[in-house]
Amino acid sequence: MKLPLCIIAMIFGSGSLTHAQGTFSVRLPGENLVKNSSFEHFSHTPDLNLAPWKWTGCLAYVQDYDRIPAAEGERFPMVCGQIYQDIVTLPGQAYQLRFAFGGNDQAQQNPEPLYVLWGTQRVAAIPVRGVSLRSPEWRYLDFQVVADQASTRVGFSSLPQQAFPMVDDVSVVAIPEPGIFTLIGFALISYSFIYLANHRVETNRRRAFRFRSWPESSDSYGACVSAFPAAVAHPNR
Ligand SMILES: [Ca+2]
Repeated sequence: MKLPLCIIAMIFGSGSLTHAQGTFSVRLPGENLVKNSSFEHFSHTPDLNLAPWKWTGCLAYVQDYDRIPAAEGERFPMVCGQIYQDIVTLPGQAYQLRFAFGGNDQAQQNPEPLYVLWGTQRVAAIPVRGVSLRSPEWRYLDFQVVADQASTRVGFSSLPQQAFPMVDDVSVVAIPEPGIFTLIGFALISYSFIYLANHRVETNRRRAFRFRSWPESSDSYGACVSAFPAAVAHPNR
């Protein structure tokens, strides 16, 4: 079954989610605060370990030998429980939270959406539908969130009833404030447009004035016209 391109994000709570976008987003430039963001690094000490990610309840981990395409790299988890990590944030700073979402393992039950976690809140609940594991139909979703603590928990959950949604390539990047040089540049560009607009109005006004003035200065204009044929008729003068 083909997944809909439009994602419905249900917002829980308030204050931390300021904006949500759908597919085809672009990751902002800047440092990704999420570590092991593509879930490529793992160990089995003592259990499946995707540090600094932590998980509870259930986690299905797809590896390269499973021959299921990942959104990035060769590995990714199915969030049949909860997976999260704590990142260092600046209170009051806005961030772009972005990740690849691949639908739900169609062979599994799907009674829950994929919850997106930011801090203590569920900032979105993304409906999941079954897709073929051979073609997860990856697409990127992003959300604009604001931190209110120096440490923020970012994660995903399908608890309590569980589903098997696929996630990969998670990033949290600070959204830059407009710099002073950007503001100065914008002001200069605005001033230039205003100056050019005024200059064009003044130039048109002067042209209109000169056009109306030709009949009044017909003496000098006529003298120039009458002198030219004389020069042609008598080139040796
Ligand atoms: Ca990956």
